[in-house]
Amino acid sequence: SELRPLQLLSYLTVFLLVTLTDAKRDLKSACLTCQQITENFNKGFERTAKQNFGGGNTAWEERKLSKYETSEIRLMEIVEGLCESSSFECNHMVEEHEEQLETWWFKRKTKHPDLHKWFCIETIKVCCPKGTFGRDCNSCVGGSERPCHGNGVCDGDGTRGGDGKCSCNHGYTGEFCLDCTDGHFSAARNDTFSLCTECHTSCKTCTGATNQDCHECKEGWREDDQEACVDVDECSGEPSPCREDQYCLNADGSYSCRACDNVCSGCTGAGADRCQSCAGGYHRSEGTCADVDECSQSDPVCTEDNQKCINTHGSYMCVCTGGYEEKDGKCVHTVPPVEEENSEASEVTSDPHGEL
Ligand SMILES: [Ca+2]
Repeated sequence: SELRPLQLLSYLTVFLLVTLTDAKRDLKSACLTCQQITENFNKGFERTAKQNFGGGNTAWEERKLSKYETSEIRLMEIVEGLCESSSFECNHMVEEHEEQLETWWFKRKTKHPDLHKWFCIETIKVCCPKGTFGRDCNSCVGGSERPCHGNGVCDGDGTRGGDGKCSCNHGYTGEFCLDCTDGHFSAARNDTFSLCTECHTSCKTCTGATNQDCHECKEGWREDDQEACVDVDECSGEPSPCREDQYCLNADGSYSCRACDNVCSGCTGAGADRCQSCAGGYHRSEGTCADVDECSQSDPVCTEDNQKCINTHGSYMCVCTGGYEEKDGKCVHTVPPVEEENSEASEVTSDPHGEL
């Protein structure tokens, strides 16, 4: 009960945070919507330009065509194709600003041919010029010319949202995306330009591209006499890093453990011919492990009356011969199937449900 106000406060905080995050995302998506609208406008403009008037070239058609070029009819045809009918945000934006689109079409088009710039950036103010972000279209980190120095993406770039900070591309880090991450080295660098190149696969950190330029070797690699990073052969060590029923396979920078063939008890590689010794039910034969045929051994393994032996891979089975079935470990005469059927049939007819 004392926790109540605190709990309420934390709910409120979460609610506010979610709302703020939503608002920020809305600012970005409003610009994307506007961008889609102007792109579709330009497509619609091209589409309607190709509309032919019967294919003829009479003076009357020429006049009609030039009238159509700047007509309200053509504008309406273009506006109809601006949004998917399912996109609420798009349709809402077009409805809200249809007048501005009309103004541009009739009065501004010649002087301001870039619709995105005029409409989205300058008029309804949901976008910013490239390289700028946020309510006031401030420059992205690293400047609007090459945001993040060309090595990252500026948050909110070109929209009225975001915070202008950089998400650096793979290999780059730091506020300005000029530093190199571990596993990369600086191949070129000044105040405004940086090129980070990947280290050799064996290096954790490095100063150049080969395995001799490593500062520090990656796990699974070690420094050799020439101070180059080379693979550690984990499989050559004793004891083996793998389980007893596995063999070890070395790889560059790592190793793996693979299951032995199931005829083996321990092995040095894949297959029945790489066993250290044979598993139970198998014996060494011509360099591999072969099945033991228990049924043809001199000492019989199936000793009950009316029992026969069936050999299987790695084992054997004792089963009753024809006319006998197993009961409590012995083979007894099978009850004739005819009688069984009769007894079952009489059971069915005596079932009270059968009479319904
Ligand atoms: Ca290795």
